[in-house]
Amino acid sequence: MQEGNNIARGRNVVVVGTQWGDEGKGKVVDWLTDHASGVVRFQGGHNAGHTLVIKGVKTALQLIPSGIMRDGVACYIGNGVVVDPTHLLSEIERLEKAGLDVRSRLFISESCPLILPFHVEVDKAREALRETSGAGKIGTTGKGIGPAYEDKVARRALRVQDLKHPERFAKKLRELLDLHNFALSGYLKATPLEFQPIFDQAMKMAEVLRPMMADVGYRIHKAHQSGANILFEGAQGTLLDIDHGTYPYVTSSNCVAGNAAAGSGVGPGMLHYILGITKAYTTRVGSGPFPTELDWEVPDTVGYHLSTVGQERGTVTGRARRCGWLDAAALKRSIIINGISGLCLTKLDVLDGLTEIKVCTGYQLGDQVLDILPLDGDEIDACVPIYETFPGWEGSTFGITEWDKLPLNARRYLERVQEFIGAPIDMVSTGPDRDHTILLR
Ligand code: 2SA
Ligand code: MG
Repeated sequence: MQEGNNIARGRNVVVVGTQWGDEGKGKVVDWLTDHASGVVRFQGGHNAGHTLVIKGVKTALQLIPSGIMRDGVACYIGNGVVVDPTHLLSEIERLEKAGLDVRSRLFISESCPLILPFHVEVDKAREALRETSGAGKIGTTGKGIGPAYEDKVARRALRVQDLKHPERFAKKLRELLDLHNFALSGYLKATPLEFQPIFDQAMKMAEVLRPMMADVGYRIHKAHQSGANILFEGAQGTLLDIDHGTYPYVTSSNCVAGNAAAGSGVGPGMLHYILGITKAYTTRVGSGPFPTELDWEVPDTVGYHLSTVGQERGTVTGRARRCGWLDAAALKRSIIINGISGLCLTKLDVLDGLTEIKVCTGYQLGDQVLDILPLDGDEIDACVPIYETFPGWEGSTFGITEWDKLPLNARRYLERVQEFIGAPIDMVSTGPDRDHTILLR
């Protein structure tokens, strides 16, 4: 581990994805946890897949904050997260089997909306319907994320705190189940679910979860007041944000840094440094516009190189991720929306061996030239990228830990990206392990 980690020392850091997710946030959060005593998830659910490689051992986390891999670090699931209790318990058990102490340092906000079995059914049935009706699938993870957030916004969700009150839980569950069964047995043409198994299972889980239920915002506040540094761990990415992403091909939460406060129950003044994570190229899993996408399924092409060398598969669903060049014009939008303090560029080593490297710096849209990603999904679809081309570099950047050891062309590439987007690159990740990191501040 390098000395001189000035990003996280003495302050709270928010880590967010600046693309369509899978930028390598898990590794960076784990790396920064050296200087934090608490890690918070503030949005999304177990649709996230954060992969960590520690001493060569790979662990994939979905719902539990990446800080769980470090002894003594408190892990908070903030109110902005949708919690599937069945999944949560299986993730806890999996980590405990690997020898980690989980229950004593995991705090789950009582205000989290629950994902229940009918949310999963509705999610899947909707996707099937979109496909057969010709509307086109969103390409969701099928985890019930969207339907659970809909219930939250509609003010009818069952929340973690309801698990403590069986009668209240039963009443709310009956009403909610009726509503979803109406849709499932009607236009969604799926099988309705029964009340009793869902209720019995929830009550069984309630006993196990109860000791971990907490007033998370207040706990974080108190930890911070006693000198603890907190890390806020974003999931998915800015271009999947429900408001700012490529709507409707987005997830159902705000993935941007601004939500780190609202989604964990603290004030925005607690967010000191916003670290954006950006892959050296672009990937996207699921449907939706992607201007710099390449023919990544065709062998012997650059897209295929990115897909195979980068091992681009969904951590949760195993789906192949679509691959393309770095889109700096889209990145520019992310930097503004998140108020990025600095960037961490990841997977630089995947570009090793390419003869030339392209970066999108704008788009041709009809007779207009744009220097930033437009807001309308159809317009994004119609954008033709304008590229700057860079020469590739000889040799391997894998595992390099010092800027000066990078090939000259790699440094030139990074310097140009930095100049174009108007934000500093403060870290470069050159491999999956904690130590494969170059720190620039
Ligand atoms: P959902 O399930 O409602 O959130 O899906 C809506 C869109 O959001 C995308 N999405 C993701 N994109 C990248 N990574 C995610 N996590 C997993 C991973 C995904 C996987 O780390 O690889 O394993 O497939 C994630 N979660 C949601 C999703 O693809 C839809 O486009
Ligand atoms: Mg992921």
